[in-house]
Amino acid sequence: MTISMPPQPRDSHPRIPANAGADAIVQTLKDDGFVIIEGFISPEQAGRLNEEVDGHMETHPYITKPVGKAMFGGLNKRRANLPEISKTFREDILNHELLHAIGETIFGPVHEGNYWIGAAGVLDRCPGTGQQLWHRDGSVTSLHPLVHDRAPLMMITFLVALSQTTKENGATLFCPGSHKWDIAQSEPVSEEPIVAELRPGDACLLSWNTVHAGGSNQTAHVRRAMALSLQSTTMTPIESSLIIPRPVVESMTQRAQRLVAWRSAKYLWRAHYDDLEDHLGLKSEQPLEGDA
Ligand SMILES: O=C(O)CCC(=O)C(=O)O
Ligand SMILES: [Fe+2]
Repeated sequence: MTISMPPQPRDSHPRIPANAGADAIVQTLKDDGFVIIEGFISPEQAGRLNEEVDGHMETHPYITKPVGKAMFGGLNKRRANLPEISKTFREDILNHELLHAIGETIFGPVHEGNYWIGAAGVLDRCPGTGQQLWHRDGSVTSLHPLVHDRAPLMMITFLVALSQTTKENGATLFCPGSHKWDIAQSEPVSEEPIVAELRPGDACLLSWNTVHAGGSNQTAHVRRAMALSLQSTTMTPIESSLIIPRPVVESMTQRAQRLVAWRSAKYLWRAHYDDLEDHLGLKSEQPLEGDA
């Protein structure tokens, strides 16, 4: 997939440049339920991610199970477990300073900085797909409805544009302020949803409580995004990273290994009262055969 640099997208939601820093970004997230971060990754990084996943997406099947088709809106491809297939994801995204600064700001005070990835995938909303069902990402865990209005933020999602994203090609729709709604209200009622139009590399960051949905794609082109959730290590990851081959894990930094749960979290995910990485004798930053 090639990226052309298009004109500035148009919506009314405040956008924050990535260099505004984690505090300003997290404050807007907490106030509004979501925030658009301009230039979260560079167009060059978005281009590399695309190149690394293009072949996988070409052969990847559409979602065909009825429940998935109903949930996602029909013509969708979703390739999960990105650390397995993308060097740029393992090296750039998992070591992204702003991502970690946001993680520390949100999870640091409550969970002593113990956070890891919930899921990391590429989502192709293909031509003709309908709108996704309105949902909150927290609903993947049965804990969420019990604690949504009392617990600290336990999960956040970055939706990173890997293609130019417009209302017409399926930009995500957000209900502003819905992170403070009653849990029973899970669809927009009075206020118009906000359409998050993005340039490649821009991201939407949302709370596990925010009601949103991928839009319908009425164009002839695929709308591609990377969805990456970060969550407290007190919650089980959605995707298991045990499937990543050990040499690939050992090529990663320690910080990246922690995000894919190949290292212990404080008091959790240990082996014989030992840190998992010590028990395994896990190495880090080793050269990976076949890597340039
Ligand atoms: O594709 C999108 O725009 C949103 C995807 C999403 O919200 C999800 O899969 O949870
Ligand atoms: Fe979602």
